[in-house]
Amino acid sequence: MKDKNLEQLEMDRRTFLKTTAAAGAVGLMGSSFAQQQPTADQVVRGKNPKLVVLSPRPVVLESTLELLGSERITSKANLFVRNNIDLPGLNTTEPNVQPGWEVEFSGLIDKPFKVTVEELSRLPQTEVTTVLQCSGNGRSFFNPRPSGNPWTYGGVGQVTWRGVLLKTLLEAKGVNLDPKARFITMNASTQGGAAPYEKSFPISVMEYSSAMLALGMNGEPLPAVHGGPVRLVAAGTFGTANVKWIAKVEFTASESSGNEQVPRYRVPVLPGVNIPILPTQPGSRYNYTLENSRSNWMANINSFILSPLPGASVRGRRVDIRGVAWNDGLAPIETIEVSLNGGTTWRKALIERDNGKYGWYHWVSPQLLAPGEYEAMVRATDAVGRTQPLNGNVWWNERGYEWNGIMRVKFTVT
Ligand SMILES: Nc1nc2c(c(=O)[nH]1)N[C@H]1C(S)=C(S)[C@@H](COP(=O)(O)O)O[C@H]1N2
Ligand SMILES: [Mo]
Repeated sequence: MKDKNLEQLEMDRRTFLKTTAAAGAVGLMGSSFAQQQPTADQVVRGKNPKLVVLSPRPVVLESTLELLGSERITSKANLFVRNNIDLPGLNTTEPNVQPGWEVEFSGLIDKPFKVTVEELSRLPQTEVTTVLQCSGNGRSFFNPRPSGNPWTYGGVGQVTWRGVLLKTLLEAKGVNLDPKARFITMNASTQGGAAPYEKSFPISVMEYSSAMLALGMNGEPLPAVHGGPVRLVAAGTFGTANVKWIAKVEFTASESSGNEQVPRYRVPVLPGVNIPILPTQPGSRYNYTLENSRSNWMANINSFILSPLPGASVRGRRVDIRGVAWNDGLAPIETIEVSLNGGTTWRKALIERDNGKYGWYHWVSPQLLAPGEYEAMVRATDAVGRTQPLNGNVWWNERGYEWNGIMRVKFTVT
C-alpha cells in the first residue's frame, strides 16, 4: 500500500485548506482580512484555536491527536464540530437557553405527545459516556481520496452526556409502541429557516443499547454548537445518528428516505446480507439505495496511538506508548496489541481503564527502546473477534465512511 505518512497528509491538507479557504473567503467578502483562514475560536466561540477549521460555514472543526491525548474526557473546547448547515446563531460553546422548547413524539405509538425541556429536566436523569465520532473520520486515508471533509483522526471525542433515556420517557408518559415500529426517525429543529436534518436508526438501538434526549454534556448544559438545548444521543452509533437541536421523534416502519439517510451516510452491503461493508473497487461509483447499502449506524472497532505523537522525538530507553480503543459497546474490547515491526509481531498492551462500554478504553504499552527511528502500530480486537484491517483501504467506499485501518505512527527515540 502506498499510503502517505501522516505529516505529508497534514501538509497536503493545510495547503488545500489555505487555498480553498482563501479563494472562498475572497469571493464572499473581497477584503484582505478575509484572506486569512479564520481560527476555530473565531468560527465557534469557546473552541480551542488549535482545532483545525475544515470549513468555516457550515462549521466543521477537527480536533487533533495532541488535544485528544491531553484529557480523559474531551472538553467542549476540544471537541470536533460537524454541521451540515450554517447556523451562525449557534456557533458557541455557551448553552442555548430556549424556555418551552418542545420535542414532539409521533408515528407508530398509541399516544402522540410533546415534551418540553423543563419537563425533561424533571424526569429521572441518566449519565452515559460515549465516543462521538463522525463516520467520515479517517476519510483522508482512503486512496483515492473520496470527496467530503478531509478528516484525518480528529473527528472524534469522548464525552459524558446527561439526559432522559427514551425508554424512561415513554414509560413516564405511559406510551406503548406499535409492533410495526422498526425505526426511530428524528428531525432537527428548522428554526431560523434551517434545512431539516432527518435521520433514522433501528429501534433495537434504543432497546438493546440505549438512546436518550441529552440536556447536558460533561456536567454542564449542552453547548449550543453541540445541539443544545436538547440532542438525541444513541450510545454506540456514529455521530450522524446523534441529531442535534432535536424537535421531532417519529416511530416509523421504515427508514427515512431523506437525503441525510440515502444516499448520504451509507456504506455498500449485499442486499439482505449482514456484512460489515461490501468491498468495492477503489475509485468506482456506487448507486446507493436503501437495499444495497446500510446507514452508518453502529461504530466499528478502532484504536489510536495518542503518544508519542506522529513525528515526535522522545527520550529512551523506557517509552510508554499510549492510546485509546473503542467499538459500539455491544461486546467488550479484550485485546489491544502494539507492533513495532510492521505487523510481524504484536505485543499485548495493558488496558489501564475503560469509561463504560460506550467510551474509550485507555491503554499503555511500556517498551524499552534504544535510540533510533520507530513506527508503532495498534490493533484492537473485541470479545466476538471483531478487529481492524491492516490495510483500511479494503473497505474503500465512494463516500469515504467508517475507516478503521490500523494506525501507524513514526517517532524517534533519542
Ligand atoms: N441537526 C443536526 N444534527 C447533526 C448534524 C447536523 O448537521 N445537524 N451533524 C451530524 C454529524 S454528521 C455528526 S458527526 C455529529 C457531530 O456532532 P458535534 O458537532 O456535536 O461534534 O452531529 C450529527 N448531528
Ligand atoms: Mo458526521
